[in-house]
Amino acid sequence: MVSRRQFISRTALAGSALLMGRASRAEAQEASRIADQVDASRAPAGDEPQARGAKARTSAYVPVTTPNGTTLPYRVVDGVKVFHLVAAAVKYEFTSGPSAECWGYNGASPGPTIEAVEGDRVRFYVTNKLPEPTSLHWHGLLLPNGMDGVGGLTQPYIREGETFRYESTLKNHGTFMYHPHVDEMTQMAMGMMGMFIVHPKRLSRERRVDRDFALILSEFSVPIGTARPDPREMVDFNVLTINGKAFPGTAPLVARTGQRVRIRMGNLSAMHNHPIHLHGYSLRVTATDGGVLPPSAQWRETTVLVPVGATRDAELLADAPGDWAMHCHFTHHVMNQMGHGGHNVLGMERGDFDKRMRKVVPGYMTMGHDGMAAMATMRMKVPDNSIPMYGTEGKYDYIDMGGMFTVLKVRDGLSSYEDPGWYEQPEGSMARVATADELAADGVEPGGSGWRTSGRASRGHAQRAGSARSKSNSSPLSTPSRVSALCPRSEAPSPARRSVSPTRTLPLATCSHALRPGASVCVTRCPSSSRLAYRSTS
Ligand SMILES: [Cu+2]
Repeated sequence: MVSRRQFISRTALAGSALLMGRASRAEAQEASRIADQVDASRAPAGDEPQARGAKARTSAYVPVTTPNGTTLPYRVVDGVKVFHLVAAAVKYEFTSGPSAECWGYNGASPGPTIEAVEGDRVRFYVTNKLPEPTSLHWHGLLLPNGMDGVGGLTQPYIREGETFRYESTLKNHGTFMYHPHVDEMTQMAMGMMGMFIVHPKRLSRERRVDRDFALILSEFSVPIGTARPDPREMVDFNVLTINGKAFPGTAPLVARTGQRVRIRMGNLSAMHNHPIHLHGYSLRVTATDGGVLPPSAQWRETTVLVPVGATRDAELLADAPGDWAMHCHFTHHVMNQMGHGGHNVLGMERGDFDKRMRKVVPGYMTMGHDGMAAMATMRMKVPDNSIPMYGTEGKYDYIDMGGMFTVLKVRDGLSSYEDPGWYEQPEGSMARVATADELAADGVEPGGSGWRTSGRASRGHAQRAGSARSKSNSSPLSTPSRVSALCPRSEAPSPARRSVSPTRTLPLATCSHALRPGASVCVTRCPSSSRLAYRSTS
C-alpha cells in the first residue's frame, strides 16, 4: 500500500531522475529507495525501526536532517553517485532582516549537506564562480592523496570559471565536513563549508537512530552596517551561527517522545571552539570525525566541546517532552551583534549624567548601568543591516539570547516534524511566583537573608530535628528537606557543637562564611540527600 505522501515523493524523485537525462531502471529504483528513506524520516507515525530483530543489516539509514539547510541531490550514472557543487557569492540572511554577501555552495552558506553510504563510488564536480581560485577538501574522509583538495599541494587551484572533478570510493563512515583549501582564511570566513555524512554500510542496532540532525557551527565578523563578513577578524566575531543562522533564525530540532536522536555537530569557525550545551538531557558522545567510538570509550556530557576543525556525534533518548535550550555556553556566543567597545557602566549612578551628555551628544542614553536584560525589550532602532543584540519574544517572556542558540523540541504523538510551536507546560510543573502563604509556611523572608529564626517554620525545624534525635541517637542531624539548601560559600564546614535554641542542642557544624555581617550560619549534612544544609541563626 502506497500512501499519498509516498506516491508524491516517489513520483517527484523518480521524475527528477528521469528529467536528468540519463535515466535508467536502476536510477528509478535508486530514486524510489531514497524516497522510501526520506518518507521514513518525515513520517513520525510510520518511522519505526526496520532493523528490529536483526543484529546487523544493509544500510537503510534515516536521512540526515539539516535544520535551515538542505541535502545535496545527486544522480546515479553507471553506478556512481554524481554530485555538483557550485562555489559562488550568495546574498545571505543570518536571521530575518539583515543580510550579507557571503560565499557558499549552490546558493547557500553553508552549502548543502552531502549524504552517502560507505562503499559508494562518488564523483564531485566543483565549479568555481568566485572571483578567486578555490579547491575542495573533504575533511575526515580517507581518500587518495590526489583527491584531498589542498590547493598547490595535492592539486592545481580551481581557477575562476573552471570545473574540477573529484572521484573516489568512500572508505570510512561518519560525520565529516567539506571546505576550501585555498585562501582558507577568507573563504571559510565568508561561509564556505558544509557537512558530509557517510552512513555505515551495515547499520548495527546500536547505531540506529530515529532522528539524525547535522549542525555546522561557524562565526562571522560583519561590522554593523556593512555588507560582507570581514575575513581579517581574529577575535571579535559578532554573528555566531548554527547552519548559517543566528537565533531566532535557527530552526528547532524536532523529535517525538521516545525517539533516539543523534546530533552531529561540526565546527568550522575561524577561531573558536564551541561548548554546546543541551538542557534536560545527558548526551552520549558516540563519535568524532576520527570515527565511531567503541561503547567503552564513549562518554557522557551535557556540554559537548566541539573544537575548530572537528566533529562530534552526540546521542540521546528523547524521553522528556519540552522545549529544551541548546546553545554554545560562551555567553558572548549567544548574543547577536554586540558592540564590545566603550566603558563598563554596570552599577553606575547616572544622576543627571545623561542630561548633561545630551548637550553634546543628542539622544545620548547610558545603557547597561543596571544590567542588560532590559535592553532586549527596548526595541531600540538598530543601525541599517544589523541584528538586534538579543533574541525574540518567547511564550512566557522575552528570550534574551541570540547567536548560537536553538531549541530541541520533544513532543508526544507528533504527526509532523514541522515546528510544533512552544511547549505547553503540564499543570503544576512550571516555576512561578511564590505566594505569600508559601513563603510564610517555609519561613522564607524575601526581604531578608537566610532563614527566619522565629515563627512556624523555624519552630517546626527545631521540633522535627529534636524528635528525630529522640528517635535515633545515631542520626541527630535530620534536617527537614524544606530547609535543605546548599551553603552558598562552603562545602567543607568544620564540625562543632552549637546551641541553636535555649532548650535543644543539636550537633552542628559552623560555617565561617556568614550570610551577612554578624550572622552565623549552621551547616549540617542532610542524612537523606547528603547535601549540606544551612540555616542562619541570627
Ligand atoms: Cu561558542
